[in-house]
Amino acid sequence: MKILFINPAISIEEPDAIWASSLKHNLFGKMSFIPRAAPMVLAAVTPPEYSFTYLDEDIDELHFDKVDADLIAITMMTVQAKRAYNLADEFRRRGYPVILGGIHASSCPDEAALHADAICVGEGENSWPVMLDDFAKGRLKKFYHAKDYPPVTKLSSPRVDIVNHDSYSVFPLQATKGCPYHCDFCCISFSSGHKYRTKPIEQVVAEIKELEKYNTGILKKRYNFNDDNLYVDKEYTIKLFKAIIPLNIQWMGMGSINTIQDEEVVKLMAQSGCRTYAIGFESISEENLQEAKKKNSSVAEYKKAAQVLIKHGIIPAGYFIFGFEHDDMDSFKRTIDFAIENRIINPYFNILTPFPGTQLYERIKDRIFDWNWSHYGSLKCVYQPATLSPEQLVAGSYGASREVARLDILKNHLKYFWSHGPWEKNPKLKFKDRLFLIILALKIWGKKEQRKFLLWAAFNSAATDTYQIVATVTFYDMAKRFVV
Ligand code: B12
Ligand code: SF4
Repeated sequence: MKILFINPAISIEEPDAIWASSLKHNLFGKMSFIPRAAPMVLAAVTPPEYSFTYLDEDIDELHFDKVDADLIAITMMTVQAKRAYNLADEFRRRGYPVILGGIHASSCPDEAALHADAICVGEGENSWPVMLDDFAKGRLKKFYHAKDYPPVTKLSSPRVDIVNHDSYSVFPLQATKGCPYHCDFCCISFSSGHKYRTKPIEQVVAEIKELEKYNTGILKKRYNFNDDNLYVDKEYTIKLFKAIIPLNIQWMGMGSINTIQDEEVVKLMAQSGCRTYAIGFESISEENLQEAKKKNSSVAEYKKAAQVLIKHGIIPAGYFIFGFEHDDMDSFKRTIDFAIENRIINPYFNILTPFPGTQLYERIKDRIFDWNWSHYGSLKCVYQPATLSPEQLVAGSYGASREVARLDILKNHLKYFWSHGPWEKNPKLKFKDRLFLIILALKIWGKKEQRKFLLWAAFNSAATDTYQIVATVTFYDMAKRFVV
């Protein structure tokens, strides 16, 4: 029995969407950011008698006429739903049975059911093997509800061999699932639940060792912890970081500000290879945090959080949301200033989006005017905000994204990191690293500013960390697309 598992491309429905284009092409060619975890996890719990092929539309072209499969499986976030439904409809028209799953299928199962033979609601580790068995026996049901979140021992290690890692910039990892908090815009309640589940640490270490086999390029790839909130159980986190130290990898992760409150943990985090940590700041207004029920955060601690990360050699990144009830025209400028002053080198500015199934959705659903799911990627305004017009919100947010990514500002940040904290003790770029940057600069000859930036870094005697230099210019390149 042959399974074809598809990750639908947003770019097909929304060719101009910023995320879409950045996923399909980055500055240096056709390379997506990170492979999806769901197919790797589900392939791992697929019985060996099934063959499992993965097609990521962000990378590979789908040719319906060449498909050789008995069953089509499609994953979807809300922003991918339109493409997922179009794919599912076309496959069913051609006689293929289709199963849909993922966060959007879990939040809108009845809608998804109009386009598929079966829907997986919730996590798939337990349901997927049952679905396959039912399918093989000709008794596939319409809905499969994950009764519970899989217990710790069932957090399967992904089958990393089903992905062509050369097509992606980072490796995905997941040590924990869930988050105890209840921020009202977050999908956590139905994505992974409020109970914090941790994978055995030896299992995480084994997964990294497996992925390292694919880390063979000139530029060592980094890992991204996909965990919802990496720091909830202090004891576990400390053990995890200690176990990673000998592996000598570099990683990025995200979590709430609690992570930074314990400097001992930040120190270990840095020792274990963390180079960038994204904090879910969300807003620099206390009133907005209260509105969003973001109870584990306080604006008063933000500055210190960024400083502590930098002190230990970790670059602070951050997630921000514009569009809360207390945001006004001044919020953009205040947030830009905050990000620049605190050297948040990669601030991601999202527009508040009421994802179905969230508390936020229930709270403002009568103000939603745009029901096109392709617009639910946090970069469009789909509801009427309280104090701003939708156009002001989008323009303000895009303007902020461009402003924080100005090349003079990014250069300043890098120069600061290169000369402060543990960074100054880091090995400076070697001849081969500098040559690598020069070759990249030549590769993007037509992009003058980006080329100049790479050459500036290549010839800067203080420069360290090739990966960060490349990531920074890629961030700039992406921010240039934020035009209204
Ligand atoms: C890593 C991550 C990213 C990465 C990679 C994207 C990805 N989808 O892997 C990046 C940085 C690229 C990213 C980007 C975005 N992300 Co994101 N991301 C995550 C994060 C933190 C982890 C995803 C993950 O790996 N989960 C682990 C896997 C195993 O879980 P899963 O995909 O849900 O799959 C399980 C089940 O859903 C089910 N399943 C899934 N598919 C299928 C298919 C079948 C057939 C079956 C049977 C079962 C099944 O089984 C799986 C195993 O249990 C989640 C939060 C979360 N908890 O999921 C947010 C999350 C998915 N992202 C979100 C959003 C909004 C975005 C963006 C649209 C916006 C933004 N500005 O961040 C962009 C979109 C760009 C894009 N198309 O990727 C929202 C999605 C909300 C929604 N309703 O759509 C989430 C839920 C965050 C949140 N808390 O609100 N993201
Ligand atoms: S702390 Fe982060 S992961 Fe947890 S509920 Fe809030 S936004 Fe979601």
